[in-house]
Amino acid sequence: MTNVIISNIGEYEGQEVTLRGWVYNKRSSGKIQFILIRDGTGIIQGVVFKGDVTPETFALADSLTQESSIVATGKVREDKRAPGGYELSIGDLQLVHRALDYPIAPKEHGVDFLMSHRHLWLRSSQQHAILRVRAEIINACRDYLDERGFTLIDAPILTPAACEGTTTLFETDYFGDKAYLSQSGQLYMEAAAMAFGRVYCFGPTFRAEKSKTRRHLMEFWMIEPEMAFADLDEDMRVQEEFVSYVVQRVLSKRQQELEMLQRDTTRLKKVEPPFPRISYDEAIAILRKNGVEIEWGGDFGAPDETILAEQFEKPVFVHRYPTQSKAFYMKPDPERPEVALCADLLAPEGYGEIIGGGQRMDDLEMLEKKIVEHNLPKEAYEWYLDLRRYGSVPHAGFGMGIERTVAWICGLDHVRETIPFARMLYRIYP
Ligand code: NSS
Repeated sequence: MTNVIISNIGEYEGQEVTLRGWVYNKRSSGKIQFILIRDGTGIIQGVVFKGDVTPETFALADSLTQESSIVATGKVREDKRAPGGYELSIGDLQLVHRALDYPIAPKEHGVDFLMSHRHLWLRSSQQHAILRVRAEIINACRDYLDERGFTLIDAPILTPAACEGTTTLFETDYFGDKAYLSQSGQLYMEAAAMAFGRVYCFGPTFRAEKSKTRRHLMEFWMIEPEMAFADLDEDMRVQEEFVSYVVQRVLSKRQQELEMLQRDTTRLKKVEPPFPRISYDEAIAILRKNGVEIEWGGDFGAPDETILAEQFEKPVFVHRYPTQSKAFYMKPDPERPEVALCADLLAPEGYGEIIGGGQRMDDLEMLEKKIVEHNLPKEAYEWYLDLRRYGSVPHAGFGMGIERTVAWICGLDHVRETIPFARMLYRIYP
């Protein structure tokens, strides 16, 4: 018998096939058993008629429990009313394993309970849809960059120095020395850009964020392109094309999943270049006009970002933040050194910052001074300084957080469901 998967079942209409999967749900009406079977690629209704099968098979169907694993053989029938458009008329059924008391019954559970059962929660249709969108986003990011001359260069996870400030470092012992889990692959991408021109890395990054928010994880995935001979303008141009490509690709290839998530895609459809650009100063003015009391100099909080993003239909760039509030590697604007040549991209509909990036400091002496000002150990950055000693060029890049992007595109109000196993403040189980 042909083993088939549910997503391809339409090709076997009228034929006898075998499906291997799990019981998603079940109901019966005396002589008929309806078994919803899922196999990871989709869900199909299997129907067992008492008159069509042996008494043993019917008894087995009757006794099946939620999430038991089964092998079902039967004829594929088109049925316009069935979800997916097809049904399986089951003739033979085998039990692989009987699940007992599956804890996630088809009813409402609290988020804490579900997070504690994340290893099982992944089987639900909603989580399935989110993680398929996530996979599509990652593929789209890679395709965009691969097709445009960026070389994938993997950054290390264990690092000797901080990239994004010393307060959120996860420290570990490295044979008697201190090592830190990477906060960002950026510094290594700068080295790679001087070797390859245009590069990117994609991997997990770690930050010991002591605040509990809807947007912060301790372990998150970031895609980080870096470009030699590029300035802030070029950086924003690449970002708006990149983000638009990713959104449009998900809209065209993951329509079913977005429907399952009941995502209203009206706003997503409008995500096309160019994106509006406002300076930090303009952002401050907008916030003040909206009644926010804010001093020039600080970073924006999530509510501020929401107000800013609400002024625009599309994602918006906020560029030229105060140099004092930003990372040591950012290049000050030569025309106005109190602001840096950096930009954050804020997603619409209240999702906030999804990208941080900008032009890097390419001058050796200024960078050395910054490292001292930021109280960073210079020895650990000697290799990074070398990039300014041997053929330094203007260069720029950015980092897009995958989880925040998934939350935005799927329309989720918390990042915890955007990653298979979230690492959050006070949660590292399962
Ligand atoms: O700190 S960032 O703004 N920028 C960097 O790390 C640069 N070194 C990237 C670069 O230029 N190569 O973080 C970038 C993005 C940010 O916009 C978020 O989308 C995401 O990374 N991010 C996070 N996502 C989830 N949880 C946490 N804690 C988090 N921190 C940043």
